Parts: sequence; structure tokens; C-alpha cells
Amino acid sequence: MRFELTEEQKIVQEQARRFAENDILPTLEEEERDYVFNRERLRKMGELGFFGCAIPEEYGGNGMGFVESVLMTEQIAKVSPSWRVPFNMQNIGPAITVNRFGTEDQKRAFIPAWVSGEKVGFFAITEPNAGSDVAGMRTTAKDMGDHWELNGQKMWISNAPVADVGLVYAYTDKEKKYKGMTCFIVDVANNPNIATRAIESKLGLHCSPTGEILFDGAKIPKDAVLGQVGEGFKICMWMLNNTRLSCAAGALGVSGACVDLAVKYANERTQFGKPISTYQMIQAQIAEMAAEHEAAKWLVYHAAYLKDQGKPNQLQTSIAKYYASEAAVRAANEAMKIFGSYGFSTEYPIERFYRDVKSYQIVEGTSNVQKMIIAGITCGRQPNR
Ligand code: GRA
Repeated sequence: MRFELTEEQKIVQEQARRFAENDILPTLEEEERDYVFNRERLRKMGELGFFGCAIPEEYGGNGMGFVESVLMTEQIAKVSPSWRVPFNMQNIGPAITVNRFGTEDQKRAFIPAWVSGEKVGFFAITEPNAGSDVAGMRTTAKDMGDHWELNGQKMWISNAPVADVGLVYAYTDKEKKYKGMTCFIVDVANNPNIATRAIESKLGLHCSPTGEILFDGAKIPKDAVLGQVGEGFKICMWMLNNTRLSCAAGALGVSGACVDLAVKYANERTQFGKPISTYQMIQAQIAEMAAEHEAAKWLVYHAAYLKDQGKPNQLQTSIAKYYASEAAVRAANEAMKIFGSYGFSTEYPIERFYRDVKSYQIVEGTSNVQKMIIAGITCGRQPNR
């Protein structure tokens, strides 16, 4: 058993930390205020190799692994939870899924452009009436002989308003229930029958664009199918098991940020003649935040380690996602209390973390969905995959 990062992993972690502090933080507040998605920054992150951790070199990645990916994700989210999302969309989501299920032609055509940040990726599962219940989706893809025709509406899709190409899940045979779902690689930027609409009224994550995608008889080439027809649900579950880990790493970054900010403030802020960190009630808050952050850290790193070892990690991923998200929400809540009125002020980053952190209890499967998966595997009803 080893609980230490390698020298290379420490370098990668430090590189991500420096990038977040020097390249994202200085303009973050304005970008958050104005819902700005900085595409140049996305390209720069691609050039620096940030999106290639889980991708082999032949497709533009660096093949380092999931541990490196979560280390970088954590450091980015520690500064900006909004900028955690591109890690999921460029590196983990569509790219590794095409790498796992795609043909050689599909891998060459799509993966390098996602990893370099040239094409903005996305994956579209959720619909207005199908969030937790993936199999309840209504979007359909009809076989028209020489092409597929997509009809339906996707909702709450990360990157939708700025998307180029990504994965769309749709029913090719509704009768077969989840066995009739198929995954397609779809170029949404160049299709006259695909429209996107931005959602710019969100509690947080303002620099991470979210929106709807509408398919109105959109023609999709025959070779856009990823994997086999009818394999979509399985591909989707496989993909989510990986993207959830990215989300868990983001939550870990936020709880770390809240611990650091609260400790610094509690040591500096004086009340009744002493720093507030000398009072036991503040100490109890900080102790709980620090303990939960530490526990979340090892859950996230361990789930990533198992993935790199090629071992089943669905149970460990869902536990990490559930625990890290809930711990991060509690950390932001406690940090806000420690900061008092200054926490309530938009001049300090606490209120931004407090807003952004709520997303972790929702995206990539709600905390309740994670509990369903954890209980399903723990009670022996599902294998750990
Ligand atoms: O036993 P069987 O032959 O009937 O097969 C079942 C099961 O064994 C069947 O599918 C099989 N299966 C799998 N097969 C391969 C289940 N999991 C896997 C797997 N991993 N690999 C049906 O399974 P089921 O459990 O009966 O399905 P269900 O009850 O319909 O749904 C399960 C579940 C609730 C877990 C699923 O629907 C789910 O994961 N829901 C949550 C959806 C979610 O996470 N959405 C996230 C949206 S994307 C997003 O948030 C992007 C945010 C971007 C960002 O910020 O990162």
C-alpha cells in the first residue's frame, strides 16, 4: 500500500495549481459576472496538455492516467469550479468514451481535436423530463437507410451553447427499453436542424456554459454510431462512471479551498481581543471541515488509482462522488459562517464557492443516485464494474 504521489504527479499537480492561480483567477470575477466562456483559455489548456491525461499518445494525449487527471481537476476547481467542467468535456467525457468504444477512424477523426481544445466537446443525456432516469429519455434516432434522423430535446447540457462535436444518446428502438438506446457522435455546430439555446440564469458556474440542444429532423451520417446500435445505455453508464470521478475531484478542490480560506481568515480575524481560531466553536468547525476534506481526498484518489489499475471502481467512484460532494457543500456552509458578513459579501470568494458547490450534489448523478448505485452494489444486486 502506498499513499504517496510520485515526483511526476507532484509536478503535474503544481502545474495545474499555478495555471489556475495565474491564468484563471485574475479575470475570474468579471468572467463569472458576465457569463464569459474564454475559448482562448480552453485552447491554451489543450496546448499545455491538460486534457490528455486519460488519452493515449497516438490520439494526442499523454496517457498519464486518472490519478493525474483528478489531481489537475482538483487544483483547477480549487480556484474555479466553472473551469473544472472543461476537464470533463475535453478529456474525460467524449474523448475517453470514443477511445474505448470507437472505431479507429472515429478515434483519429475526433479525439485529437477534443484533447487539443480545438473542438469543444459535450455529452447529451439529460432531457426536460429525464434527469436521474436516463432510460426515460425521449429523443429518437430513426434509421433512414442512408442516414439517421434525430428528433428531440436535450436540456442542462454542459457546453451546449459553445459546442462543436460530442455524444448524443437517443432511442433507436424504444420497445427494447434501455437495450434500444444508441450513442451517436454528433457535429452540432454544422447542422441546420440542430439548434442550441443558452441558459444564463444559473445560481453558479457562470463561466461554464449550459444549455438546451434541439434536434428537429437532423440528418446524421450512418457512421456516427459509437459502438453498436442498442449499446447506448451501457456506454452511457460506462462514461458516467468516469465523468463522476472528475466531478468528485472538483468537489474535493472546493472543500480544500474552503478549508484554506477559513483557516487563513480565522487566524487573522480578531474578536474579543483574540484570533477567532482560538475559540473552540470555530475550531470544531475547522476540524470537521479538515477531517471530511481529508477523507474525501483518499476516496477520490483511490477510485482513480483503481481505474488506472484496470480494476472495477464503480462502487468506489460513486462513494467518492457522494461523499466529496456532500463534504464540499458542508465545507462551504461552515466557511461562510466563519467569514460572517464578509462571507456574505461578493468581495470574498466564499459566496461564489457557496453557490458553485451546490452543482456537485446534482450533476453527474445526484447524491441520491449515487446512494442507489452504492446500495445496489453493496447489497449484491449489481456487480462492481
Ligand atoms: O440487469 P440487466 O440486464 O437488466 O441490466 C441492467 C444493469 O445491469 C440495466 O443496465 C445494466 N447496467 C450497466 N451495464 C453496464 C447498469 N449499470 C451498468 C454499467 N455501468 N455498465 C439497467 O440497469 P438499472 O440499474 O436497472 O437502470 P436504471 O434503474 O434505469 O438506472 C440506473 C441509474 C439510476 C444508475 C442511471 O439511470 C443513472 O446513472 N442515472 C443518473 C443519470 C446521471 O448521472 N446523469 C448525469 C447527466 S450528465 C451531467 O450531469 C453532466 C454534468 C457535467 C459536469 O459538470 O461534469
